[in-house]
Amino acid sequence: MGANIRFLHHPTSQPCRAVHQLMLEAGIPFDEEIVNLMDGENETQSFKDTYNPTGQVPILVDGDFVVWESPAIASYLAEKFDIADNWFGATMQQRALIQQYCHWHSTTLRRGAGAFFYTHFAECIWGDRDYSKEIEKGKYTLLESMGVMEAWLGTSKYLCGDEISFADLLSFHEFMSHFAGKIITDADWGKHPNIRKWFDAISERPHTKAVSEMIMAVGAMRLAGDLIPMTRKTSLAKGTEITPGLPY
Ligand SMILES: N[C@@H](CCC(=O)N[C@@H](CS)C(=O)NCC(=O)O)C(=O)O
Repeated sequence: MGANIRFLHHPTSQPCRAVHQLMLEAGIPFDEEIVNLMDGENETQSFKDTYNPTGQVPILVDGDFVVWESPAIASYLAEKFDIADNWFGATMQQRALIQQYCHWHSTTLRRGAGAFFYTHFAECIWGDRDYSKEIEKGKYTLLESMGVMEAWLGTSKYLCGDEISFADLLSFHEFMSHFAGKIITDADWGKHPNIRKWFDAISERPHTKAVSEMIMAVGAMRLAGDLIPMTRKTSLAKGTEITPGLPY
C-alpha cells in the first residue's frame, strides 16, 4: 500500500463503478480496497465510525481526509488531479449542468435501482418472498426517469453536452445493472432509442467492460437461477423498500 488515495468500493455497486471508471479513464492512481458488502462488512460500527456513518460505499480516503457520495468523490478527484475538463466541466455553466444531473439522479434514476435489487439480490438475502410491490415501484421510477432522459439525450450526444462527463458514468452504471439483470425489456429499450444509442456508445469505451465484469457475472448467475452467496440480512438498496422499517 503506497501513498495513493484509497478507493473503498464493491464492483456490484453502481455509484462505485461510476467513480472507478472515472479514475481509470482519467488515469488517476489509486489503491483499491473491496468492502465485503455481501457479508455486511460495511455495516459494522467500526466501519461506520472510521469511514461513513451511513455504511455505504463508495468512499475515498486521501490521507486523513475521507469523503463519500459518488459525485462529491468525483468532484474532489477532478480538482485534485486536474483531470480533463470534459469530466467535470470547463465552464461555470458546464459544471452547473453536471451538478444538475447528479442532483436529479439521486432521487430519480438511482431509486429505480430497487428494481434490480428486489429482482435479483433480495432472494439471496431473505429467501423466496413476494417482492413484487418493490419491483413494481422500482420499475415505475426507472421508466419515469427514462422518459426524462430520452428527451434530454435527444438534444445532445451526452447528458451534459457533446462530450462525456461524470454525469454519464453515474447514469450509465445504473443502466448497466439493469442490462446485466435484464430489468429493462426489449420493448422498453425500443421506446427509448436515444438512451439505447448512448448506452451502446459508453459500453464500447475501453474501461467499461472491466469495471462491469462482476455485475455481468451476477446478472448471469441470477438469470440462470443461481443464488449469490450472502450472509447479510439487510438491504443493499436502502430507501427503495415500500414499507420503511421492514427487514426487506
Ligand atoms: N448516494 C450514494 C449511494 C451509495 C450507495 O447506495 N451505496 C450502496 C451500494 S450501491 C451501499 O453501499 N449499500 C450498502 C448498504 O447500504 O449497506 C452515492 O452516490 O455514493
